[in-house]
Amino acid sequence: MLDAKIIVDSSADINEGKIGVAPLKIVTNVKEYIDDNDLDVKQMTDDLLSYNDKSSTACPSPEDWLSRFDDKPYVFCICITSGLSGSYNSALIAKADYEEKFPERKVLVIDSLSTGGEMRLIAEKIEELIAQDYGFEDIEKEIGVYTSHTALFFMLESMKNLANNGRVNSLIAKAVGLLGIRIVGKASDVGTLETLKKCRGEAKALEFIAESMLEMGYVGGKVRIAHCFNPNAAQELGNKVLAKFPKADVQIVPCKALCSFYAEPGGLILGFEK
Ligand code: X90
Repeated sequence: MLDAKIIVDSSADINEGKIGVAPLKIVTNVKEYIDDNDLDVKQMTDDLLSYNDKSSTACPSPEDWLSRFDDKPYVFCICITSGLSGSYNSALIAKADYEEKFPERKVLVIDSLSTGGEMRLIAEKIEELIAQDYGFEDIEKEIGVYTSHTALFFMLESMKNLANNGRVNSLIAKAVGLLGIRIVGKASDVGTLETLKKCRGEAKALEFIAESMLEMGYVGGKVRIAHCFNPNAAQELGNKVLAKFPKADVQIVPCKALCSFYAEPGGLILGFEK
């Protein structure tokens, strides 16, 4: 079995453990929040609600990636879309350093063109392939194929932080601020936010997501939902999936800090196999 380390950045909503997690940061004029296992995301969210000045985020440094390589001969880094973050670039620098120092070691840096649950699916797939004794190059090939069968949807109540940080067009963001409106969208093919529909109310938004999943070719595969302080909506969506596909593997987790910052309270992000 390949002696390998898998590392994601914290936008994957995975707590650091066997899988390494390179933290992003949320930065205000008064404080810097590091998106690691020790951070109290509820506290950060409350702080931000009562803070009205500029807030931004920062991607992991090359060192944040490198320090998690653990001297392994094979390393897999899974990054939030390069279309919205420098995380992928940092990981590439870490790879270049590591491979220069240890020419016999190999690092694969994957631009997920996505975030959240879709990154988790990629990490799980790599774990599976390693357990099945796949070699490094074959894993790279398999992941290329796998990611053409995964997708990411989101439901947002506010796009304020996305707009303030230049990650979406501010015209789109304005429409969401209206009371009761939820924006449903997906990760586009080039790894940017693509809005699909403005829905009136959460129930309609969840209904639309469930329908859109079927349209995109969901047939009962894995679903990985992350919610920003909205476990009920996550559960309701999970139930809709299970009502159609009782054997589906659906998992729900809370967003870590990076996704909480951008998805904002009420938001959902879900990765699934199609
Ligand atoms: O490098 C950085 O500072 C991080 C910037 C991240 C910006 C976007 C994060 C979005 C997270 C929102 C819904 C999902 C959108 C997925 C589009 C690919 C969550």
